[in-house]
Amino acid sequence: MPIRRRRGWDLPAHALTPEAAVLDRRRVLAALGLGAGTVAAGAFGLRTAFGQGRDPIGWWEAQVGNDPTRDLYPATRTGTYTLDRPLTEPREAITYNNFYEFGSHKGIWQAAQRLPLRPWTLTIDGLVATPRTVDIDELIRRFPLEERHYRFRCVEAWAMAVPWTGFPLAELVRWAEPLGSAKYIVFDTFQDARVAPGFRQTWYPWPYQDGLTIAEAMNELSLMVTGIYGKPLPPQMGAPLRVITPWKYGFKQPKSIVRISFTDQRPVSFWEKLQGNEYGFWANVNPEVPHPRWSQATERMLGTGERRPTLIWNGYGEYVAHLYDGLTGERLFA
Ligand SMILES: Nc1nc2c(c(=O)[nH]1)N[C@H]1C(S)=C(S)[C@@H](COP(=O)(O)O)O[C@H]1N2
Ligand SMILES: [Mo]
Repeated sequence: MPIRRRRGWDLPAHALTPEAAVLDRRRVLAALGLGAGTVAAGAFGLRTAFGQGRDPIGWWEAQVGNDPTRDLYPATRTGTYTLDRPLTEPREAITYNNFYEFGSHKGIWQAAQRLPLRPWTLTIDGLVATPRTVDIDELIRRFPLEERHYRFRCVEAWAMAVPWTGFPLAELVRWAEPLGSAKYIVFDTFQDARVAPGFRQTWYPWPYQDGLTIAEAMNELSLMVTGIYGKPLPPQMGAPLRVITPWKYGFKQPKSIVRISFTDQRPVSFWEKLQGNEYGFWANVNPEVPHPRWSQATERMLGTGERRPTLIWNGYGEYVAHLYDGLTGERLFA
């Protein structure tokens, strides 16, 4: 593993140069002009969105118009999960992203419009009764969708509060019928170098991958997410399927998932492979355990820039703290 000199996700907001935005735009146009089948035909919404320019909401609306599951939105809100802060403005959440497949900076939303959202399948394999591959629309219609308002915290200390739409990961685990020997669940992101330029950066250990213990996956907070703000997810936020575990740092929550595997080996995630001293398996939010290079005591809300004190377990201790009873000697917070 070569030593990385550039730490992409540490880039400050001012590093989002106009050049980067223009480049991404050109790539989208190039994809359309060449008529590359996988891109132009696959990414529904791309043609209709053509001409929307730089309006992220316009691009999203065009995509939603073509989404085969749009009739499922908005889903009914589960009132149990309440917030201590206002919801983040949609425009802020959908234009400030970490999605390294599309670039090592926050301004990847336009580049991500190239992700073909259909056809899309999810493979479930490893230590399960019957490995299988399911069509994403069949999967989304199998489990009733609900809306939950959750806090979200990136390890870089930015945060947001958003209404996710999805279904409990526990339901999917039950449906997958893991064998008694399964101890961990692992999520793999799509990997197609024709779609996303990041795969050419071969020093990254693609695909983006992360995992949970089965107990964490079965926790009621763990959500398979298909939508946000009452609409199907935009590609830059991990469409058509991502996982959300709100008491953990954001990097534990892969986007655009194509495979879920059950295993008896603790997985070593994308960021742990790159920098194991900074990013470990558990990565639970804790204001008192600093990142080796910065404090985690406070967080910055997207949009407003408000500074708030970081909450232990990101405020979800009543649901999850018990999962870690007796786990002495484990690095639970990094
Ligand atoms: N496939 C994939 N999933 C990913 C990432 C990524 O680079 N690729 N970044 C992670 C990180 S570090 C964060 S903070 C969140 C960001 O989610 P958002 O951009 O939708 O807010 O996605 C996580 N999931
Ligand atoms: Mo993150």
